[in-house]
Amino acid sequence: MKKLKICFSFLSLLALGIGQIQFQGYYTFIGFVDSPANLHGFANSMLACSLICLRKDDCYFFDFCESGPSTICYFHDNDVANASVFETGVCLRYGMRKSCHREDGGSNLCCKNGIDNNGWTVIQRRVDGVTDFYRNWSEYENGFGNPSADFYLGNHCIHKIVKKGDYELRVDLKDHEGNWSYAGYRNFLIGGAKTAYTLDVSDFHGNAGDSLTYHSGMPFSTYDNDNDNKTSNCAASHGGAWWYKSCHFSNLNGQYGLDDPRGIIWYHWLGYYYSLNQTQMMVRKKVS
Ligand SMILES: [Ca+2]
Repeated sequence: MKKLKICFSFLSLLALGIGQIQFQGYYTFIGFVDSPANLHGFANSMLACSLICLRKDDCYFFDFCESGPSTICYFHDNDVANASVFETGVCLRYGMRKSCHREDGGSNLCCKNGIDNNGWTVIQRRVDGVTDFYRNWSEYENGFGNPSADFYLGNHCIHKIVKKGDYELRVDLKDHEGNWSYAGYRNFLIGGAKTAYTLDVSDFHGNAGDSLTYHSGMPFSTYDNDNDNKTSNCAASHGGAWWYKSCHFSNLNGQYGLDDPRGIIWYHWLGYYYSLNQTQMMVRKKVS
């Protein structure tokens, strides 16, 4: 299977002229793609599946299945609950990281990874402290980091993904002893650039405590763009970037390993003096 995957990636590079391509996990195909090639030259191949998936706005991963002489692609949208056709045991599953908003002329590629976490799209992750999260407005707008480790997807793209208002948020948190907790919000939206990416979040559930609803209604703030309610600059004084109010109950873009309010804080779980070991923020379309 590994051989197939390598072959697939090479063909993809040739066919699509992809500027950047990388792999995460065993079956995952990830690339930044803005010029799908002509489909008709490829039949019954994983590449054909991938090209079709790229062209379908609602395709985020697919199963490539071989059964005797025939091969079939099953396409899936971002909600894994709709992926019921995957059951033959002879399929390889590929997640596509694709440009989803080409109206920006290709300069702003908003990408979803449809294979992680049961249909969730990860928008923020902290795992090892390697990536510096004390960054400016432009970097938080456009995203940074390594999608397979620490990263922030970027406010521009998060807005593009959730702007229709039918998305929910899940925040997973891990302490240094290996314990996990989570906070879910059945409604999650952030406004566009004109609102300074104002947060709209509600309907909490979970076992971590609700440390985010407090921030609902606030615009985003970075050290060079102070939109909080304090006379001081919350982003600068708390070492992060967030929907600060005056100032926070959560600070997931704070300083890794710093056990005070400048750290990676989820107040209602472990307080202001415990910087979390790992965090992950994910969104997905609501399951009706
Ligand atoms: Ca301020």
